[in-house]
Amino acid sequence: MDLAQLREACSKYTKPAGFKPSYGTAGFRAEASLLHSTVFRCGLLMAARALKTGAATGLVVTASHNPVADNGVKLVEPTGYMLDQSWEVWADKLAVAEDTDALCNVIRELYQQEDIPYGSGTVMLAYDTRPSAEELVKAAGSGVQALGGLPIVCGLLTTPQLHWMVRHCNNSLKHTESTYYEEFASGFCTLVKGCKAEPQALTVDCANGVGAEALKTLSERIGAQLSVTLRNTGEGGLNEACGADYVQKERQFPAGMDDRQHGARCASLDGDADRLVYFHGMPAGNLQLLDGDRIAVLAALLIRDTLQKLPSDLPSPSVGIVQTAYANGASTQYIREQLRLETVVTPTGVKHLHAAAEHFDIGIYFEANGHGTVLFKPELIQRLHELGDCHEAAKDLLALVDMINQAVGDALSGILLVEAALRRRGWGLTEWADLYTDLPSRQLKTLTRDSGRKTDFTALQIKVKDRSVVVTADAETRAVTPEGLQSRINDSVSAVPSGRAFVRPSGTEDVVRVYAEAATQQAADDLAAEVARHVY
Ligand code: NG1
Ligand code: ZN
Repeated sequence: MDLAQLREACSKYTKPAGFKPSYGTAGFRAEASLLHSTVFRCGLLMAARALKTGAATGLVVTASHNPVADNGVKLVEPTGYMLDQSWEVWADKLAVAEDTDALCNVIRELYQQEDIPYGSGTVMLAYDTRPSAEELVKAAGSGVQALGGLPIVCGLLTTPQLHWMVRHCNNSLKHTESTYYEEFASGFCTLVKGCKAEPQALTVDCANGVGAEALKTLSERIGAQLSVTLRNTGEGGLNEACGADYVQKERQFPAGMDDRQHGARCASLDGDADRLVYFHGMPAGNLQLLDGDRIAVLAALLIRDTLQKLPSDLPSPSVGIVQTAYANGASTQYIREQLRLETVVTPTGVKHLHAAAEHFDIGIYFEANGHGTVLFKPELIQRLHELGDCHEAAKDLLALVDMINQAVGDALSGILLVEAALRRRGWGLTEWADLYTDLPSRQLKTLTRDSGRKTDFTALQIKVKDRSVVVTADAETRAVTPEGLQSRINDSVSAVPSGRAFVRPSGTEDVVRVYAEAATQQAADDLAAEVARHVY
């Protein structure tokens, strides 16, 4: 490490006074103009991580579903997974270092404690469509170079594409954007080959984000087997009244989508295309949401159908589904009682779900918001390869491995997974939705004490002063502090038939989130509002 070069580079990216970024659920996020020093320092971090692991790491400049004025970073391990949790503490320490001296001290401490070898670490960089991307990618690259590393700018990509590329690169596989589309397309075509059902028209809300171009390219590769029409491809504001987060949380049709006639098949991606939800219009213009819980169930059905066709003398692989407390109670009940599969509940954030899913031969994990994937253990993949080409079922499972991003949740994989599963069963969204009935639920993040209109949650604006006062346990289902909060929540919940509620501080926004479920929508709305009042 050239100390003089490092000091000079650090001094060009000073941290705004009083700005205290924290790593959060999935990396750093803030108003873009605050982030130059943070992103520079993430460049330093990932160059060091590449040296420590002896492999390429990655960094994506994105703020996912946040407004366009925000930006952020997602950090990628050589495996393609999210940054190892043991290193989040270094991310935080670097990000909050007040000045160049403090920053150089943290780097020295990092090198000593982690025993970082000298050399040049490779960091693959990508960015989404935000106007602040260019400057921030430059900052990230400068951070990598300041530690003598090599930044490779892979360009405008979805977050999962960069994760996939890092993973493939380190496995010495072809890792161009074009190979990504080829593998996904070929996996999908294998799975739908011979299906009697015709491809169904799908309209996709691309959140005016980076997923639009990627999905266009992918669907062109697939050709007639996939019939998609793209909306919100960049003509409107990024994530503005559209995208997976909006549709899932607000239960509203996205801007510019008038596919309200009963049954029209629709889906929404989020701004960096790692989340996916499906929906369709119901009579009376209501929207029915098919969220991450339902994608997990559909994936489990496809996998079960396929496993049943494997030779019976093979040991059957363990299959499990990982959810968070946000999973609708009806989905968990269906998985346990009808599918008879094991479910595991982890704290929010795919890093937690991913780790739990790795314990199964086939681990299906999805957050209710549509972020998730299906992981296949390398040993199982090996066994499937050994079965060779003579078993259709083994071929199908290997096609799934090609088509489902093994690094991280990927909305494009998700679309192919859902479309293949529905076609193989000859189903539409109605049959999928009829598997079980969601318990009515409500999510809140802010509350006005005096709106008087209990269900008008869009107008709610009060934020908590300090979200960190809420500390949770038991996969976020129990509030440990402030004292007395949980017993007040318990009292409220016990008065409501089929009631369930919990609160937790968000890791991506400066709010406390409230979730409630009950037998009726009104009861869920009221319970959420009452629990929110306990918090504020
Ligand atoms: P926070 O803000 O910590 O709730 C949100 C999502 C997470 C995850 C992250 C990262 C909800 C309730 N929370 O986290 O599931 O996707 O963003 O994008 O949807
Ligand atoms: Zn996202």
